[in-house]
Amino acid sequence: MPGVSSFRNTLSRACLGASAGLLAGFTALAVAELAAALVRPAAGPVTVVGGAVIDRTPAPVKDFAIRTFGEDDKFVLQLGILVLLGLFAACLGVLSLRHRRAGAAGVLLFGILGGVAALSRPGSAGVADALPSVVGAVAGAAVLYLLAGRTAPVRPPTGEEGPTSTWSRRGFLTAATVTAAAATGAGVLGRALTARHGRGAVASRAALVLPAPASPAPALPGGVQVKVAGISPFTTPNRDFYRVDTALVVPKVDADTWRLRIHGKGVARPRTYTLDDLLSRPLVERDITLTCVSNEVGGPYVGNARWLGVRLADLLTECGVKPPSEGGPADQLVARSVDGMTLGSPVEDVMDGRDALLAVGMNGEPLPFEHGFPVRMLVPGLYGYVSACKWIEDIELTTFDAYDPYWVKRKWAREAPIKTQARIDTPKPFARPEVGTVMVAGVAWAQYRGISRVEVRVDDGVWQDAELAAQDTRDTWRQWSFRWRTTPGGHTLTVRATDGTGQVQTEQRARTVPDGASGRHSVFVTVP
Ligand SMILES: Nc1nc2c(c(=O)[nH]1)N[C@H]1C(S)=C(S)[C@@H](COP(=O)(O)O)O[C@H]1N2
Ligand SMILES: [Mo]
Repeated sequence: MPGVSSFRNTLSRACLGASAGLLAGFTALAVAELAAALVRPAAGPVTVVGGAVIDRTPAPVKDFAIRTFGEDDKFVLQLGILVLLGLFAACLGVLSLRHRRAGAAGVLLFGILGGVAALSRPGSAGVADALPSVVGAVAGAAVLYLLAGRTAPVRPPTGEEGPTSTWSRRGFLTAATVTAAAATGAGVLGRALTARHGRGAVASRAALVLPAPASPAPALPGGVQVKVAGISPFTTPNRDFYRVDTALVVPKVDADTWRLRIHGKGVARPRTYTLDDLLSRPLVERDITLTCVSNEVGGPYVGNARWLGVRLADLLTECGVKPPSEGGPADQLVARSVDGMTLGSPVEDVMDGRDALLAVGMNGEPLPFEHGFPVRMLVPGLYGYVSACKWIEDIELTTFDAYDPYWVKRKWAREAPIKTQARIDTPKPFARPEVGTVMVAGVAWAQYRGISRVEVRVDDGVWQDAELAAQDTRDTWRQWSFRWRTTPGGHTLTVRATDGTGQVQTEQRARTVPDGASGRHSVFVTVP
């Protein structure tokens, strides 16, 4: 049956081509990884392409990703890129069976795309960032060209018996094995070098001894924590604190070489600070609840920690900055991180007396790398994307008219004070609580305004006062509980908060884009 055997032959050649392509792709990534380790770990091709995708993701899609994959969104993104690259590589491999040059050129094209993605990132270090993708692609293209050569039909010497067309299986396997081994070596070496890269930063964090605060946080009032199983802890441990950022590689900044520059419009005395400069100033310690604008009603992107830092307003005053209300020409403070992220806060808010901080400590330890080591900004009352710059290295005074920071360029609001919200932590949605008395409990927040009242409604009933736990400060969330006498059947529990100014949380539903979700959290449960 010649038909079947020639089909089989075609299939096995296609597999051969696909494996050559995959191997070329693997080589390209491994060599690029090694090159990135030498240049800048964040310049690896998957990282820069992932970053470029994040930069271009429309706000609703970004929120969908956060909603669907949560903090695994970065992992899912990188996995997706790898799978796509693998598919393309396999196709290029098949192509290279007939068109060796075209296959290799295809690999090069991907390298160039990676290079362009690298250059397009905010905070890109220039041509050096494009290098890993391009160097990797050159290696990958060479591998594909050579392997494709080994799959070429071999004609038996004239006059001898034998198949008219075959390929040198052994030649291909040898070349493939050598390539795979070399690429793996390059990849492993790259990883090892990258790990070494962060060693100075890790050592500087380990060596950092946080000074005692000149102004300690007031002792937590007794009774800030409601004793009901299932409610969030009042202070969120660092390991459980939500993380939202665009960094596919967490920046590892060496505290010893870290600098913060303050400059710009109306800065009479621009200055650059070292970490020691900050640590030798009087430090304040404050409890502040941080919230992400991407947090859905009832969502998890909110946490409360005890921060240690210097008051930002003091530094600004030292540099000669005046708030707009005192005639200062700058109304926007743009914070910039080592990875090129920019966040803009109203200068008026930062200098109006609230505890806007440059924080160095979080819950008694130096900031974890994920949360901005060595220094991050925090402004009570403002969503994270307009205030909480991690890995900060630059503060520029400017105006809202003159400059749009990263998220504002992407359809999010220029100014974003935190909206009043209450969340039911327990019972969970679709729980089946016992008949009798059930404790409903959760948290409510309206940073810098405080929470004055929380009410719960069962189905369409009247609003009933929940019991408020003690308030720590108006910059922190406040816990509440409600003793619910159940009746059998399905019930919807809804909660609403009133802030310190007497404003009741709106029932108007709004999406997270452009300035934060609103509406009331409700939970459906069934009492058997
Ligand atoms: N450098 C940098 N800082 C950043 C971000 C970022 O992507 N990069 N994300 C901001 C956002 S959107 C939020 S909500 C907070 C989250 O801080 P956390 O990850 O420590 O909880 O950090 C802010 N600071
Ligand atoms: Mo955020």
